[in-house]
Amino acid sequence: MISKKAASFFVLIATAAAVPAIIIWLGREQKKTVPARNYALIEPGEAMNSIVRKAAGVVPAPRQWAWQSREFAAFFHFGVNTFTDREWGDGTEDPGMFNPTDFDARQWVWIIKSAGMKTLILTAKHHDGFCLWPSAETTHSVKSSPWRGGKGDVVGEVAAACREFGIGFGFYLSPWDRHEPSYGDSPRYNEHFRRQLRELLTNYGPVAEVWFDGACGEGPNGKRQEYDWASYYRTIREIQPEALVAIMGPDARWVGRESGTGRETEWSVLPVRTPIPVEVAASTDPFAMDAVFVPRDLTDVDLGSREKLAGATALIWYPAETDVSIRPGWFYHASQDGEVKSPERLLEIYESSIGRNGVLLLNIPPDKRGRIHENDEKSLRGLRRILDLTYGTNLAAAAAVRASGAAAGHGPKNILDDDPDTFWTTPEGGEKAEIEIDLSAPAEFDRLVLQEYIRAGQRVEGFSLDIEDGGAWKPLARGTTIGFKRILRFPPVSARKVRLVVEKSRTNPMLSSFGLYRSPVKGEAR
Ligand code: FUL
Repeated sequence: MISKKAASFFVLIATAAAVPAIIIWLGREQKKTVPARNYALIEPGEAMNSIVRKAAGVVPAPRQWAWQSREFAAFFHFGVNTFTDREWGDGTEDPGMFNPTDFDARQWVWIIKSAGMKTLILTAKHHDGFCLWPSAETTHSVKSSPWRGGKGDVVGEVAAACREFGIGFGFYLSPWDRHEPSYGDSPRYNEHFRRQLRELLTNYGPVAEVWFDGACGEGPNGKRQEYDWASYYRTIREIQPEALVAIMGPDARWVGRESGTGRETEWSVLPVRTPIPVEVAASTDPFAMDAVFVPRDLTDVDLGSREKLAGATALIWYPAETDVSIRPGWFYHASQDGEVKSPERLLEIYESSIGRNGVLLLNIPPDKRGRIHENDEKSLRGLRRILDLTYGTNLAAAAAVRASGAAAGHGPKNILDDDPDTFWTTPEGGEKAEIEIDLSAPAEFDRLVLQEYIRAGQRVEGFSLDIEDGGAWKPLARGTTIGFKRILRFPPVSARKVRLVVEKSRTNPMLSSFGLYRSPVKGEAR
């Protein structure tokens, strides 16, 4: 009946005008201007190698780059379901039951900040229609609850705490509303929904992300709604052009599963197959293509390989966001207090989401007090501790490094500094490259972390890591895509010299970071 979460897909995204060109210096002092756009158009009959080069030149829009760099975000599912002990409310809930006894937004934000998260997304309204802010559009909200005498505003307090602690604030606003009487009466509800969006985008300061769920069921009158997505995007672009529109939106896609793991091969550049209207192709409006958005299933294992690019009409930057809950449910249930994911499990999730070219959106549902439960807090602290112990020291930071080739100004040392704006690259067009790292003394490690300089595009299709053993190179680990960040874990190994081989790249690879790490030995992380 209800599409649980229809992943969304764009016909085309255009933010060209807003993005300055990136000037890249290449060998022999030549200068090349890479078109800094988050999409590229494909000509009918265009040759495959030209399509592949174009794919390598599609880059994130500034808001997409900012979002990707923040890496780790917190999701907060809170509302009437917290008090009814349900996952989906039906819209008939009495607002009087929303009454957290010790609500503390600063506690939420302090805990997620300590865990290393950079953004918070709050369910301002879930499918039951209850609003966590005093919307002028309905009485089905905090203003009809006893909490703070009906004068409370969860969204306001959370947004203020985010500002105080320097955390990006975002909201989830469910288009599916099982309470609102106008739902199903399409033009009327679309107007209602846009007004609610407007309230949230106008009254609470900067918004980092708007999260649209794909669920679309029946409303209280049994009718289904036709969502006017394009008009929702226009509202967001007009009021908060820096906000990232995720999931049923054009800026970031749902990874396709709720296990917390991304794909081994995770491309941020995806093909578009629909014909591109002439006026769309010719438009210079950075958001013109938001108008053409077709929800599509993006759960396939392969979304962006060369085979998938064949036959595309355009290519777009459409990266993955990986959402998962710290507990079995999205909302708080006391019965799940014993099922909070352990720090070790959270580490696996972290490494297979952020470590697979994705952003991790970890749900931490506040309890009936309106606080993060002690068990969840403990797991998050445990995670932070393991992350710090594991990734605190790059064992290769002071290594000597040699490359098979380097473009002027982009030598291999750049992959060992902490500067995300410097990178190593080879002369233009080279599809293979190697880098040799001498740690000066044997060191033990069990993690490899690589980052591409994605501001110039995602390029690497295959790589391997070798270690020197008795004077010969021995294969240790291999991977396909890198993207913003790739983490490989393997059993601890000791070596003095390692070699990274980029076996296949869409054009010359650009790597901004290389790291070798050792996870804490058992017991050390406690
Ligand atoms: C789903 C919703 O139906 C769930 O309740 C939850 O909000 C999840 C993040 O998205 O589609």
